[in-house]
Amino acid sequence: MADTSTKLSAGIKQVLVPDIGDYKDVSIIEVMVKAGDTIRAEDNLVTLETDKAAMEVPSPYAGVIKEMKVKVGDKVSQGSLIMTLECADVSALSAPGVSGDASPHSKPQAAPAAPAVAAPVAAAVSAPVPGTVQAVLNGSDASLHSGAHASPAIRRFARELGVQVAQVKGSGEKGRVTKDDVQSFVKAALVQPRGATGGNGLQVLALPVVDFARFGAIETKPLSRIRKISGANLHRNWVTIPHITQFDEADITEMDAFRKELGVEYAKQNIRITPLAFLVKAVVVALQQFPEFNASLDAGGENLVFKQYFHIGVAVDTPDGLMVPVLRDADKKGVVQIARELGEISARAREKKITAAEMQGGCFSISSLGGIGGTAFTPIINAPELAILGVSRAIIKPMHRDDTFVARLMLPLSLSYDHRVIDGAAAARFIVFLSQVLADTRRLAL
Ligand code: CAO
Repeated sequence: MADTSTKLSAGIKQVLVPDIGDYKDVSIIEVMVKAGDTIRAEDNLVTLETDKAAMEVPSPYAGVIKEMKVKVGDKVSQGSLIMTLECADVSALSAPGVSGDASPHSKPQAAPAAPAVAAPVAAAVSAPVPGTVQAVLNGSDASLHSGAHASPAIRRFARELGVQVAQVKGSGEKGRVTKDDVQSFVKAALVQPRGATGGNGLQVLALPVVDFARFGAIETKPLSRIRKISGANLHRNWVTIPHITQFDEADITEMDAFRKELGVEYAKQNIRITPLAFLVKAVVVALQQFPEFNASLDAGGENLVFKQYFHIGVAVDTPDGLMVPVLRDADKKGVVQIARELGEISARAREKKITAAEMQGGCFSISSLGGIGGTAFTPIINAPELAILGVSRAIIKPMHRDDTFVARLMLPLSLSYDHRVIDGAAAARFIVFLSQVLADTRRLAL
């Protein structure tokens, strides 16, 4: 282990998991920071979750994060490397919890003071919430809870009940969400009229328990955390939102010719211009024309919240499952900048470097399977958004124009929308308008 005092000039230190009692291989359920962040001493870095408690690990010192060494889902124990930190204060260099050598092979030094361990909450969790409540409560995604002011114990309590902390109004100091707040939220959900909670509950047969090994060789693999989270959210959205999918085809012959020209021009800068960049831009124009597609129902389901910003979620297929990072302020960006950002966020999603915050705040999502194939599909709405656009592979088709057949490049579009808010006629108008914008890219400038 290098002597910390000899490394003053470098100033790069390792931050380790502190003493967490007897726990080993504890799951990281939340990562609050990312490389490049400037942090203060005591800022929380990650949340660990054991079978009994959740705990936040604070930074021992201030500085700039050079590299994150952990991600959500990793298992850690005392001494595991969380990050490398460029310390702002040289006095930090000999402090506990910050090791002197950033080499990955160096042995960790003393860990920082133990994190604040939240009281175990398992015992506090009341009886399972009946199925009817689930319809108005949100899923168990840790990322959904990260923006709210609540202690780890309360977040876990909320998660156990299927409550999204961000939706709970906090009555504690500085708006912190308390246990009472979460319980009141659940009680309020229970007394809502059954119709408001998505019906009378789903009465279905239990799935049969099958011993698959009886029929041949098998191998069992655990689902990734991303797949579990996205699966739970997709399930909730599928059963609680009345989906309709409207289809259309956009003539993108001219758009694609322009895209290819741009592609050659920007290849030198390593920017791939795919149809998706134009789609993001065209969707923004359509959202501006049809604001109810850029809205969400509020938590009570009584009001529509119209957003004045245009953040577009883009579904990215990763080896561990689906992620939907959000491209912000797409209305203020041109096609090339959008293409550049799409390349960056999809690469980072596949490298599992997208933070929870980067997946929040979307207004409308696009799910493009155009690079793979297929003619149409029915995408699931990413609640609390009200609609999602599915895009399939464009193909050249004979189209009847001016009494003759001409070869045109046609892009299949599939628009799923929440029928509680959006009427079929509005959806048809939206998709027809979108097709027109894509057919005539000059409209992107309007
Ligand atoms: N028609 C024809 N070709 C298309 C096309 C379309 N609709 N969309 C993309 N292509 C082409 C691209 O131009 C590219 O070709 P070149 O390399 O010659 O330029 C190729 O197909 C591959 O594109 P891509 O998929 O790498 O890039 P993209 O910008 O279209 O998509 C991303 C990026 C991240 C959205 C995509 O890679 C992805 O992950 N898609 C899956 C999303 C998903 O799983 N959705 C299902 C969710 S269920 O609702």
